[in-house]
Amino acid sequence: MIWNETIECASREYLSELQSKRLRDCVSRVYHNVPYYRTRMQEAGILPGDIKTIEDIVKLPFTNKQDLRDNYPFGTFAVPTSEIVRIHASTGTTGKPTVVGRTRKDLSIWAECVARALTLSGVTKEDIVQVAYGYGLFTGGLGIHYGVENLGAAVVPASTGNTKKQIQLLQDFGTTAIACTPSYALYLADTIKDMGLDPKKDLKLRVGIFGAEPWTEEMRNEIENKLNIKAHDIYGLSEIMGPGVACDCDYQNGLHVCEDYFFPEILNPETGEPCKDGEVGELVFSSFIEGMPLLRYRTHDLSKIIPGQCQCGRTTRRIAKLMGRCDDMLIIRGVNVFPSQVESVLLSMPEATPHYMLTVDRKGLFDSLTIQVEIKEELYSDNVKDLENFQKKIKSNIESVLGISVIVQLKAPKSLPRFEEGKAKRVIDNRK
Ligand code: DLL
Repeated sequence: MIWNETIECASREYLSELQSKRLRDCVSRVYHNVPYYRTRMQEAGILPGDIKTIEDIVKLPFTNKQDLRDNYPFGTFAVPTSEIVRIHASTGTTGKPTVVGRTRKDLSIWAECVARALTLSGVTKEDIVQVAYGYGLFTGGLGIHYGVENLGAAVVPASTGNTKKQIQLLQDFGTTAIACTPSYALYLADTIKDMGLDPKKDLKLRVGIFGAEPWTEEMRNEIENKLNIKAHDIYGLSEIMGPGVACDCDYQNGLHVCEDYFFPEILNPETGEPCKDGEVGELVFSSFIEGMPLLRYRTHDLSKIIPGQCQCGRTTRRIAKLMGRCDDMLIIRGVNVFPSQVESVLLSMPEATPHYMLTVDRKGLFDSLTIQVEIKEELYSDNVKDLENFQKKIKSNIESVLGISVIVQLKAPKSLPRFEEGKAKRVIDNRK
């Protein structure tokens, strides 16, 4: 099933016509209503009339998180605050939060995009969807919530944490779909097992809608097997809207972007030059919405456009599963390391579990990467020789992928942190 066939199966010409019109409207509105944009466009010597088609978007200056912070809290709103009906904010780790304001129309666009994402995930109005993303300033909970209602499925607004209660709801309500972070899905799966329950027999879950943090294909397999579900990837960021900017379909080969409202570009993060389809770079999004449209917002997320058309019949462009953030990349002794590379290696080994932590230290001029990983309960024994062999094998597999030497420490089952609330934090960089 397709939620909005007119858009999701539109021809390139139709879409690019629509994008051009929405871009023109947006540029004219922000130029006249947002001093920040007017100044930036004047500095770049651009007038709204210079932006005629979607291809002209490259003439516009970029927007960065810092620009939003500099205009904290409401300085980038493009409508009077009386038109704003919802405010969200992302806390970030340092500095002021970034604040976004949505109009009533924006909320209906958002609910449309999330309904599309849920339909992409195979959710229908027959489903009972447990939303275990946080409700509050974070966009995950409320964003998915209204999408589920728009679709006509039943929403269970469970929010985060309280895992035993979540499992009770899964059982008693016969929940068929769950939306949460992939790290929480993993925690949920382990807790279900510890409680002596079998998802196949004791639950009706059949689909998961997971996002808000990076996760690998290997992690997807792990979650699908443990929970006996199909696991879909949903992407978004609060600045652009929240969850529902893109989501993957039945074919799980890239995430379809709601590109009638959210226009993606992939650029070389260093030069800002466009990447060709299929080439990895930084995702830059423009949002054609009302309350706080953004022009060429640098997400710092890494992905690529998947060339060609999807077998599902939708024509909307797909971005590859997110590869992490440019700022998540660790440079260790001059070598670029992505945490996702370590996750892929660990999860492709039968000995290792998806529970791991990376710590980077600096002694003098020498950087070291320590990987702590829990090994499977059934393999964890007092036999030092066995453990030594696992440790050597994991070390050599990781080193051959990363190209640097690493320290591997095997940990007892259930000894590393779990992520019951919020986003997983698996990297500690002591050099900062
Ligand atoms: O995480 C919105 C969201 C909620 C998306 C629920 C999906 C599900 P922020 O808190 O603003 O918004 O964080 C946005 O999270 O720039 C990415 O770095 C990361 N992220 C979000 N979805 C994915 C994903 C929400 N599917 C930031 N894969 C983004 C990888 C993701 N990273």
